[in-house]
Amino acid sequence: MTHQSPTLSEAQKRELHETALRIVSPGKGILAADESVGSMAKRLAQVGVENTEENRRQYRQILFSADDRINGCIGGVIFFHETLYQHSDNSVPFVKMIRERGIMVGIKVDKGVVPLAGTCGETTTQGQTTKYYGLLLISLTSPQRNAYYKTNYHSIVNLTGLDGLSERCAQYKKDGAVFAKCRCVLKISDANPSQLAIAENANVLARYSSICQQHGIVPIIEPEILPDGDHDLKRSQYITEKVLTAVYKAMSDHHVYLEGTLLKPNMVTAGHSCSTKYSPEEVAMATVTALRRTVPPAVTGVAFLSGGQSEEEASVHLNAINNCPLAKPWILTFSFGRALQASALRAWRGHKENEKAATEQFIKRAEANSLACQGKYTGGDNYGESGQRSYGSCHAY
Ligand code: 5MM
Repeated sequence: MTHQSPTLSEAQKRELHETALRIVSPGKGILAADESVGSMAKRLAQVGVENTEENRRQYRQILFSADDRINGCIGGVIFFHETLYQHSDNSVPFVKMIRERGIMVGIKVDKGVVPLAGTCGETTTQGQTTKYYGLLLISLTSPQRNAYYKTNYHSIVNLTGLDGLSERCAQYKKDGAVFAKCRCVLKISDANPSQLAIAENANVLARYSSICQQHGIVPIIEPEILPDGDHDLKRSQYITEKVLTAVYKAMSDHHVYLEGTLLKPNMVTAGHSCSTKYSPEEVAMATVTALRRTVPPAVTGVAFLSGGQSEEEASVHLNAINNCPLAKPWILTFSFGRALQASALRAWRGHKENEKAATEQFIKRAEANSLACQGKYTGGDNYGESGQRSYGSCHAY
């Protein structure tokens, strides 16, 4: 029998652990700005903005140019491949802008989901483009790349497997990324998730984590259970426990060094169509109970996704989770996309004159969540207003 983490030296382990700790240090969480081109199309369409590479760059610039107030709130930013190589209006690389303020740079390395044959609409996550596609896309001009994405996006992502992830991790590390993210998607229904989907996605996340760590990159493990459905809080908790149990069994099988990882799970909430409403304290108790039963204390931090909750709901739930009266051996923070960006996007609407106001909205949410991850958030005025939610069913592209 081999010993644990045989491919990582003590120095490598230390580096991974320290990076993970810095990302989720007290009061800090993660800005998930890694929406793929397809997801950005949906976000921008909501505010009447065309989904071009330039518009995506301008929008990300609004977030990345926030002033020093975010330095104590944001420990890491997850980039999408395209964004990692973009620059500000003043030609400063986005990566430099983020790193100079002591914020860690991360990269989304998954390439979306594909169907799992023989299941009721379930999916697995694929790893990446081949080297060929990567090189091709880098060599194109922006308009060419836009046109290419438009016509070939689905064939690009339909390459299966994790082949090539190792090479891409090596390149991303050189280009400034110190952590990565891979998202798998599971669904709840009477039949789902199937054993196959649970096992397959757990294995994908573990294999991805192992590859990242070999390149000194901290893997963020995102097994998202979608909130679609009318299931109650108990069923959500039960499924979350089953999924996370499988994930950590796979992590052990793949010799993943847990101290050098972060988990990005869903909070345990009832399905969006569930008729019973639960309090933040009930959500917090279900969430922390599920984590305590499944996530080893060695895991450095848990950074929740917001899953289409309104900005206020996500902050109030995170605050309640941190105040839950159960022992919590991990740092519990945020890795929000929509719940950090929804107001900023609405304020911007693609107009130059709105950029400052949009940045202010982002800072406001970053500060709220910085308090929430310390259990000190006292806001929540719009809690429970479903009109504010950014939920779109089957968020699984
Ligand atoms: C679930 O999505 C992740 C967290 O975002 P929310 O807080 O909005 O739920 C997010 O990081 C997601 O993985 C990225 O936006 C990339 O998603 P796509 O679907 O574009 O790959």
